[in-house]
Amino acid sequence: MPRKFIVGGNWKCNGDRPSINALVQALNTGESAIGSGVEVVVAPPMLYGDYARGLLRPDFGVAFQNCWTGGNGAFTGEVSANMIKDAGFDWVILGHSERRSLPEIMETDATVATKTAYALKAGLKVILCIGETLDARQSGKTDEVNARQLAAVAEKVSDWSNIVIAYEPVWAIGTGVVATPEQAQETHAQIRKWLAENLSPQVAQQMRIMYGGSANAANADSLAKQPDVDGFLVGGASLKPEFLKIAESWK
Ligand code: G2H
Repeated sequence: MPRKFIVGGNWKCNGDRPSINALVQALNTGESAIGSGVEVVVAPPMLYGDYARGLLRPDFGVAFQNCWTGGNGAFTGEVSANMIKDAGFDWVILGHSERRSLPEIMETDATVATKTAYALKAGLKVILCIGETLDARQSGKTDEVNARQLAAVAEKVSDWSNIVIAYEPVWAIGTGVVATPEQAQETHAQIRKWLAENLSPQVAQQMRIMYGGSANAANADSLAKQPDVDGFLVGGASLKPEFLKIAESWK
């Protein structure tokens, strides 16, 4: 079965009710011929998840940007995967590089893996973010970093059918420096090779691998043409109506 293209809009920690109203209106009523060949998921800030769901067109999925490592309990300030599922949502983004690298957060590979395993157990689908820093790329360690981040998850997860991988080179995130189609293809192919060798050829063949990092309406078409690019995780450009153009790039 061919892999269905998937485009996610990661709104990060942006927005308020007026701006979400305006953005959702543009996404709902803007000129859009995105068609049925793409799955679209948007990830509002946690607090606005329910609000955005109530306004958004029903064919768009909603993801949360994080969740706790386990179930409900005495974990002040946290939101469990069980709560996200109970509230009617299907997706969570885990392992975003901002959560891995911001000094205030510093999620480890092991924490991301624990969260992924628990979220899957709770019935959520996971957009699992991986990717290398500029230093790692320049020292030829791109594949090693991606393999290490994937291996941590493989230690705790055996069924990968509800995971989508978002390859997001850290040097491309929010910088305006996008990976070239060749760089994206080469790294996506390496990720798929890792999946084939360490999980199974079937998992590798079925896994959707999104590209993230300064994706926009101008560069999406050339990236989307690459055989191992199965979609996008979009940050800055997902806060604008051009997000719909990116969603159309599957065509
Ligand atoms: C990468 C991406 C969305 P941006 O973080 O996950 O953000 O498109 O702004 O680089």
